[in-house]
Amino acid sequence: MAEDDDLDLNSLDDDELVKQMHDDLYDGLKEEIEESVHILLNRNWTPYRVLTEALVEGMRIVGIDFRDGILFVPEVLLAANAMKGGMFILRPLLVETGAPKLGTMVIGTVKGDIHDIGKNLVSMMMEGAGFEVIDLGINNPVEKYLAALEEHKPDILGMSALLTTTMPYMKVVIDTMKEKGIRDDYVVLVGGAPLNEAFADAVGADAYCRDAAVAVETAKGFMARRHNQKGAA
Ligand code: B1M
Repeated sequence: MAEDDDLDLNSLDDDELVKQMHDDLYDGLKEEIEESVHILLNRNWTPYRVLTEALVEGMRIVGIDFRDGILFVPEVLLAANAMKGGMFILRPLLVETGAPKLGTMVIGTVKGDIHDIGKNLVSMMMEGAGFEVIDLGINNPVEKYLAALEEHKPDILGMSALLTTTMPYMKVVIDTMKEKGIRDDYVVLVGGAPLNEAFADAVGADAYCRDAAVAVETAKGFMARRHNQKGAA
């Protein structure tokens, strides 16, 4: 680490800097991540490119070593904190695109699950695309989703789960919506690393979103269809 203390991040070319960011994310170095994000933006990288190539890719590498027992929860928490530092800088840039308002989404991570980085990314990208987003945070029981639907009357309900043990909870939420006769009032989109399309079908969601960009495109598609249906009625 000592040699890194003197490293002038500005002196690195883009490829070297992105590689360094992957290392810094791995080491949970929030200030270095923040500085590097600024450097890339000053070099005219788009916020989305910084997000995907530097931050998300760095977190993917962290995930592999977490899985393999090389990194543990405290280190991964530091990495997550560094990632959030970078996202905090990018957020206003991704959100202020001046896009016309397309609709409203309530989103939250399901009960038992405290992973929120992916959900936060989805929220940011959806806001950037013109959606109003009500973010319920983590560890949401069905009652919290239902209360938010009642209060905000969104077009879309988004649910996130990162654990194989928590993803079945999405079905609890959707089944409860069916019992209350409100399932078809909303487009239900689900996402999270362990999910797939078959799972989304099985729990009765409208679509699985592989990543934040797909979430935006999927949401836009459903909104366009809704408007067409309303127009035809
Ligand atoms: Co967690 N964790 N974790 N963890 N963690 C995973 C998920 C894991 C795959 C790691 C591994 O083993 N390789 C593994 C799950 C295994 C499994 O279930 N099969 C795991 C485990 C086991 C655990 C604990 C149980 C560990 C323990 O305590 N022993 C524990 C559980 C805590 C709990 O939730 N109850 C735990 C804890 C943690 C930390 C707190 C340390 C930290 C979370 C910090 C935070 O989020 N604030 C953490 C992290 C960071 C991870 C990894 C390394 C990274 C997750 C992440 O942020 N990815 C993760 C490994 C991995 O996923 N490969 C792991 C970056 C993010 C941009 O991607 O979240 O996939 P992702 O989101 C994407 C898409 O999935 C999609 O779009 C996003 C953006 O493109 N998407 C949506 C996500 N949500 C969406 C919602 C939508 C649409 C799209 O709605 C419309």
